[in-house]
Amino acid sequence: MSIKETLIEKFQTRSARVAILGLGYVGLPLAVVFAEAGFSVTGIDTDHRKVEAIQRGESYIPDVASDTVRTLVHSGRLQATSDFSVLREMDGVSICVPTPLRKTGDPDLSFILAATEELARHIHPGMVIVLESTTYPGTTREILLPRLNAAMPGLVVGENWFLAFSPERVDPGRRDWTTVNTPKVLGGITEACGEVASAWYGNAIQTVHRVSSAEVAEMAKLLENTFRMINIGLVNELAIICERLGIDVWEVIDAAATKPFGFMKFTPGPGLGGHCIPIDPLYLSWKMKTVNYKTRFIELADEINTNMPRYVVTRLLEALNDRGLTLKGSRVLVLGAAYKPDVDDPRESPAFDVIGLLQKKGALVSYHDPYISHLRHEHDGWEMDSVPDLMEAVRQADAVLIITNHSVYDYEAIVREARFIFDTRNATGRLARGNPHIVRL
Ligand code: SAJ
Repeated sequence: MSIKETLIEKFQTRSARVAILGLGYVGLPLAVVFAEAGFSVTGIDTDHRKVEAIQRGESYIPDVASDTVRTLVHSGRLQATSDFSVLREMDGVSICVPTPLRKTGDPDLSFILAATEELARHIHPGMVIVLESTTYPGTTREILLPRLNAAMPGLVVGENWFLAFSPERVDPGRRDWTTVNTPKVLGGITEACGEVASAWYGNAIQTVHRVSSAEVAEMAKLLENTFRMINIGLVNELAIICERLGIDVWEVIDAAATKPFGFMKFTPGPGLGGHCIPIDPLYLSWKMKTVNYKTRFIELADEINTNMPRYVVTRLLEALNDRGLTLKGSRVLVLGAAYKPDVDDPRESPAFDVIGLLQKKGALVSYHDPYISHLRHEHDGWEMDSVPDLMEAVRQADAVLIITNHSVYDYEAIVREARFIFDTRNATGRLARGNPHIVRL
């Protein structure tokens, strides 16, 4: 049998040994899915705390139960290590490392490069490597392929070893669509690469959607998230337009959303947070700059979304002015700091920008978030704790500024106790109608 056939048989009989590089919100759930499918899984991470937690049978990812980790570790199906040399024993390796942006707004591929260098030290014939990290089209072929080729001179990708791209589609906190049941797009550097990687993933994940190349798979993920970013930018601009025209943008969107086809509801807000939507599209616009093409939609949407924190602060300043108050010296309580409701993740949250702008204008700012007890702004260096007594803080504030509409908040009580509310998420909904103490975006 050829190397390809031997490898495919290992995946079909689940006798293959696989490794996951990077045990974060993507890698740990993926490791569990492969282990539960019957593969022997070794998670590799440079963070010893993650490795030790897994070895103790503990999960640090809300989407993965510690019981699940404990059972899999005790059964010997799952183990974790920081020692990359175990890769010499592996048949398949998934790379699930971060792809953030640099301060300059350019892609930061340092994590992918570090993983690739480690892999190059231990790669051997008969291995399949799948990159999952969201990145610009061409990364798998231009960055991973030459480095891994150089580690195995004379061997041929698609014959002696295999390389593919399969974008992660993890939405942290979601229960309905998870790693095992969310369709997985997958494209190989060669036809045979796609075949081998699909044989692996198809024996653990319910649906694998095979595409003809790694580039198609890389671009599909960017389309998914660019679509969201641009549509959020559209409704953010609609909020600005409706305010100028004295029209309730929330009522407009709800009305449009009654259309059962050809429309998808997005809602305006104080800006774009998270580690996917504000970042992934900029990987595409960066790549297109290298071929002298300006991705105008992405850049315009990014401009609108990036300006929303400033727009919100200006609207609050005007609303306080209408009430005979200056923003300077006013006590402003920011409600919600996470980047989206019901998560404990503040990454790229617009709350940081809003708080920074409020402080610059002399407001006396505090915040509350039930999931985030402390905020530290990496760049500006300020930090603060979530207020301990929410309702006391609401009563004390000259303005309550709703930035993240967590479900746990009792909005009726907040509306009852607050002097004034600026609501950027329509969290107050029907409570805001005809209420002079509430202004919505
Ligand atoms: N946002 C709005 N208006 C909207 C939707 C989102 O302002 O109508 C804001 C959110 O408040 C947040 C940011 O955009 O600050 C991103 O929100 P998101 O709902 O897109 O959440 P993410 O960043 O967790 O996106 C993930 C993505 N998953 C992957 O990349 C694998 C995205 O593709 C999913 O579509 C999204 O979850 C989801 O649908 O929940």
